Amino acid sequence: MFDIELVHARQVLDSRGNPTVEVEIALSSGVTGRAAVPSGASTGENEAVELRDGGEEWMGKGVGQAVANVIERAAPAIEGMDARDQEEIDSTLVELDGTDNKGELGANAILGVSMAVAKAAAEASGLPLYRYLGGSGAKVLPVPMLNILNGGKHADNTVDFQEFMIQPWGFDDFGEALRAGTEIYHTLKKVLSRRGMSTAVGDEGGFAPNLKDNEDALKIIEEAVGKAGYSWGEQIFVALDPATSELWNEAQKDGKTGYKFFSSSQEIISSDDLIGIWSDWCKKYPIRSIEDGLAENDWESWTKLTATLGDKDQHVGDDLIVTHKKFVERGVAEKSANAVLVKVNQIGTLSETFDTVNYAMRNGFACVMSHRSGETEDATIADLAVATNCGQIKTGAPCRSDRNAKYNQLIRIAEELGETGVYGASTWNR
Ligand code: 2PG
Ligand code: MG
Repeated sequence: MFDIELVHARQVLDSRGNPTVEVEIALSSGVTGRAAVPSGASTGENEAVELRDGGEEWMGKGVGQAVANVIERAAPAIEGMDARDQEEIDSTLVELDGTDNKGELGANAILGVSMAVAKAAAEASGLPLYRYLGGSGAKVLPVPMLNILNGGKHADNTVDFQEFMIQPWGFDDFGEALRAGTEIYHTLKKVLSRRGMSTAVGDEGGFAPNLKDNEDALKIIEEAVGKAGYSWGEQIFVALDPATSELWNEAQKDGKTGYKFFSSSQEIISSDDLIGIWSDWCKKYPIRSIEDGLAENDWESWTKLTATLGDKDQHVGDDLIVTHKKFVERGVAEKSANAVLVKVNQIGTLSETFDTVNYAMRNGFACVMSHRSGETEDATIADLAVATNCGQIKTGAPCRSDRNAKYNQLIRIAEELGETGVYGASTWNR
């Protein structure tokens, strides 16, 4: 009944109009599972390899080879296996690939199979995905990080930092928290249009206006929160993802070491200067979380950042940790962060994702389940957030169906859990 009978893949389009891999798996019972793979724009250099065809077609972004690798190589290796043996299937794929970075088959090929296997097995078990993967203890509805103002590589504006997010911590209930976040999003639109600013949106559905400076983003969001009738610093907190590896890379292109404000002043500042900005902003605004506040190779400064700002705030490693357990180990040893952004396609299989999350949580690191800037209607990460009880999810603005697919799936899960569901805010212990 659970035996994998057929593994098929195809190329579909993601939210940016780029090709991505979709995998469909049929079990002997006739039950199927389907999964589509996300894709990043501001990627860490140690991420697993996303195989792209290059050449002229699809602007070089075709995934024909990855699709062929699923059909011609992964399929024969796992057909006949029991879909419930996720670990065994994932390690079969990893061995078949044989590289450290999944560059042979492509992490996009491998992840598509890994997720489709889990979905088929859940379906055949008659269980929702979060319950199948997380067991009877899966019940924490994550606090969302709603990315309502975009900059950096996700938008064509004058804001250097990639994501200004709000986090509705001061609520008891996921639905109320999401309502607050959504009302603030709509209020922000009004605030921006009253100022004559653009309300066009970036890749993750957040607004992307041209602002006076980066700090102005926080002031405008503060105004929107107040106007929407919510309290700043009690109900609503800020989470930032300045994605500073990009600022670092831009400085390197000029032959310099430091962080370049490539969307605005073109100024290059030092790691210490950047730590100074974060510590100043944390005093002035209710910031609870800073992701990639420093670049992926600036490990020494990360230790300084954690020491300067303390453990009360969340310092999230995204490019720094790339969902690899070995980088969490380094982070724990060097106190370089205290949280991990979890992106399934950075590592490439569900089993390795769970290993990273378990190790991080056992060592006092928080975990934030995350989308990529290129997404599809696939909402697997919503289920993963609940399955791992990690307590936080980052999945963009409450706008665009690729983002709302995840919020809507969480609404369904919340309804299903009913009284037994716990809103993640009650799990915050810093
Ligand atoms: C990030 C992500 C998601 P991308 O930096 O955290 O918001 O962006 O997928 O482009 O890496
Ligand atoms: Mg990031």
